[in-house]
Amino acid sequence: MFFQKEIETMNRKDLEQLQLERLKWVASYCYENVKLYHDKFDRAGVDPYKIRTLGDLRYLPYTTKEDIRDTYPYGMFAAPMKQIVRIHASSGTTGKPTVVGYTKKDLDTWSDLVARLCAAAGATDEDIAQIAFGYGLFTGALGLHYGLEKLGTAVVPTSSGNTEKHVMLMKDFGTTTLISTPSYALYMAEVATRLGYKKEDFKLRLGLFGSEGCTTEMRDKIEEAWGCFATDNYGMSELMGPGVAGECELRDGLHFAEDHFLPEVIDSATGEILPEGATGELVITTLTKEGFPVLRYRTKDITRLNYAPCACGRTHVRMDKVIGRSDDMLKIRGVNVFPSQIESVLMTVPQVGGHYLLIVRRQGFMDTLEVQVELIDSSLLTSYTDLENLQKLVKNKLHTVLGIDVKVSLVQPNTLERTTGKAKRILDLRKEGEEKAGK
Ligand code: DLL
Repeated sequence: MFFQKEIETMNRKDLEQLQLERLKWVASYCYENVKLYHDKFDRAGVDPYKIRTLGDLRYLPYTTKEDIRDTYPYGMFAAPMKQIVRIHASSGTTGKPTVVGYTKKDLDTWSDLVARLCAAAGATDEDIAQIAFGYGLFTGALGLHYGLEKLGTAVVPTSSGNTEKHVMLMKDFGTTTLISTPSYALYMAEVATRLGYKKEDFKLRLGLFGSEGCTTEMRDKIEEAWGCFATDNYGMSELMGPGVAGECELRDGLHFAEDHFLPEVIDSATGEILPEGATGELVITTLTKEGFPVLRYRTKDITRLNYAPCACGRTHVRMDKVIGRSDDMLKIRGVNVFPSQIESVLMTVPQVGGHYLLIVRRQGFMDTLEVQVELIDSSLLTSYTDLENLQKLVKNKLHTVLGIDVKVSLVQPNTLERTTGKAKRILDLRKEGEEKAGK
């Protein structure tokens, strides 16, 4: 289903014309209203008034998370505070959060774009949607909230945490649509089972999952656990929040809202723009944002773009599911490994569950990886031979895909940490090792 059919199916020539007009606007708007951009343009000798083609985007300087941190809290707001009506921030594990602001028009666009992706995934005004993202500075909950309301869906703003209550309300309210991270959706299904519910007790038919990666294998597991159809949507607070891209019902890539965001894919290491279809770091320019516009923002997310129109009729570019973040890529004995590759393998082994932890250590000059994954049934622990065989099987499967040996530890069910938001799947002990080694 379409929310803004005319725009979503616009022919590419018209779309590119629209993008060009908007690119010219946003480049000069940033230059005139944000000191950081003004200085960067001047230093690079770039004149924002001279943009003639979309290809001229390549001359604009990149923006990074550090730029946002350096101008904390409001240094990159382009609209006067009088026009800012909402402030969000990303938590950030280290240091200060990154703070973003929205004008009324930004909020209106935001809810349109979220409504777009929800409709594309199959949500309608007949649905009852339970939002299990945390309400607060995080963009996930309020972003989905207003987008779904715009679509006419009944929103249940449960927020994250208190999983047992979530499950109860889901049953009692006849919730048809769940909004959460994929890992929390899986955890909620476990809690439902523990409380004695069966999936038939629920009316859940659709999951709109996002905010963290989810392989198709993990998606299968969640769909099986809930008996629902699951889709993936992508976004980040620096760009707006959710609403940047989302899957339609065909699930053949995430449709970008290309009338508002201009994507590029670059080589993370060199900063070079990669040709169409190549895998690399996603870089995004916002085309219409007033409160917090960003030019060529380095997302650190690794993906690929596909400009072919989708069979659903949408013409905007599609991005592949995110493989991982460039800063989450592990280098184990010279081989690059993304956690998602490991997830894909683990999820094909029926005896293990959906929760896993990757522990990286340094031994001498080498990095080593231990993959901890939960068994779904503790009775497997009673037979040493069965356990050893399973361990070997997982190890071999991982070796086939990754080309390296990793340590596999099969752990008791329900022992790895659950989170109600983004799962923490990497435990990096390298720093500790270095300290112990006196470095
Ligand atoms: O997670 C915004 C969001 C909320 C998107 C709800 C979708 C649904 P941040 O907290 O700023 O914003 O985190 C952004 O999360 O750079 C990706 O690394 C990751 N991420 C977000 N969506 C996906 C996804 C929100 N569908 C960061 N697949 C991004 C993989 C995702 N990673």
